[in-house]
Amino acid sequence: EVAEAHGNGAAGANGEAGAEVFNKKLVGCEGFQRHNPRSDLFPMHKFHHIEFWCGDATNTAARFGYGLGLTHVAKSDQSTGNHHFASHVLQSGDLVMAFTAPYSTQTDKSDSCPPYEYNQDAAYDFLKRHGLAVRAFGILVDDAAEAFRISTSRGGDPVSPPWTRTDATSGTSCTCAEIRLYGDCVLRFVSGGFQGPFLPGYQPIPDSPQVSYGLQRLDHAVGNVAELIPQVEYMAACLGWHEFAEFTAEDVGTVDSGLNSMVMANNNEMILLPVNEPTHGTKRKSQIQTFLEQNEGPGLQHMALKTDDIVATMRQIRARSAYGGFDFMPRPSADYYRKLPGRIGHALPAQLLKDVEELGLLVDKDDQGVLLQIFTKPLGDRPTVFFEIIQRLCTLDVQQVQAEAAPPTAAAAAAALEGPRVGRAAVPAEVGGCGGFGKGNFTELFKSIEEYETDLGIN
Ligand code: TYF
Ligand code: FE
Repeated sequence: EVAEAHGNGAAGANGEAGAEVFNKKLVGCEGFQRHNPRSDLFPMHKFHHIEFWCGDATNTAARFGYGLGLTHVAKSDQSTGNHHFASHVLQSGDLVMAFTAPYSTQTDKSDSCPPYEYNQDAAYDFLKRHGLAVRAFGILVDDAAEAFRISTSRGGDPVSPPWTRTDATSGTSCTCAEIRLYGDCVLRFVSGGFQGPFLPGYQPIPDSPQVSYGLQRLDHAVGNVAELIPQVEYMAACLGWHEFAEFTAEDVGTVDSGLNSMVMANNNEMILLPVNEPTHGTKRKSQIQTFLEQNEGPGLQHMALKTDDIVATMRQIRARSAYGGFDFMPRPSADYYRKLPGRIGHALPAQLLKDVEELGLLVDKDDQGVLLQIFTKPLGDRPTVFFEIIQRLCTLDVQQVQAEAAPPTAAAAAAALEGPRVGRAAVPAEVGGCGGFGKGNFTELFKSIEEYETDLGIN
């Protein structure tokens, strides 16, 4: 019994797991000691999908698929008997994104069963408040019903109780359940051995052209909230997650863009959910405060999409920027690239350094590896949600890290064996978050965000 194994803390309070592992004071990145207490309250494996709620799923999915190089793998809409919403699912590697939009409030829905619990009023309220925004993170768990029972008994806010749906063709099924994550964004637990694309109730797209620009999976997904500590305490209490890294306004360098940030992680550190809060009292409004205003409340700020070859991936994405794809924040100064070899030492080969400058990438490193990153402009009309494209070059002795982390499953170990690495000898597995989150680039990045917000007249 999981609850007993972790002490019988009252719902929402600091159960023993949370209290032991969780340091509720920000100390900044220099003072922070990394430690993995493996305190998850139930098994959680990896990101399963993200779902955007939007006004028109057909057009939004088409634009994201073209811009990022994703294959259209599944749909649920009127053509498949769903009169509640239109939903399209895109995929590249393990990266899965769903786009869902409500149909007319007037149509007859009496004979139509949506693939999962769906409230049309909630969808219209969501759109009115947030515009294009992320509704759900799906994470893969062993048992979504148990995950829901345990997390809600520890203070998780229930949104949708478990529902199981079986696919008529394959006979396989899937269970989902949801708790609130932050704002109107939910954490969706997904379990079961469903064999088809996405979730039961969705149909595959026959003859869909296979597209990929090399994106592999979601690396981290960042939320913006008004107050950091209650949010991370919530995640520690109802999920058992631990703190993986943190940054304070001082680490960020430019006090104008004030923010504090904590990165929360599950046991295997493959699910990384940083959380930001604004700081106040600076000359300029925090970019996180700007988000909270433009998004009308807390929500998902950015998703980092991981590739194993950022040069190839970025050439493809940039080639489509002017044709309806995604655009990027202004590139760093020439001075940034002059200082780069000094900052990162001999970590990168000369050709990669040239490509990095050509594509306007940012580079940072920590004791475990090198991070290559670049940020898109906001994805939709509002200056709210955006993407980060990243590659992590892990250099650490992976055996040592794995000895401390949960023993990998055979499938995870096999999957980790593949995948090229640039600039270093191949390493046998992946270390979650190696190379960090780009602390060394905060000054450069936040300057460009500040300029962008000034140009929009919103800050
Ligand atoms: O995930 C991160 O922490 C980095 C840095 O508004 C970052 O990508 C933090 C805040 C922000 C943009 C990027
Ligand atoms: Fe990030």
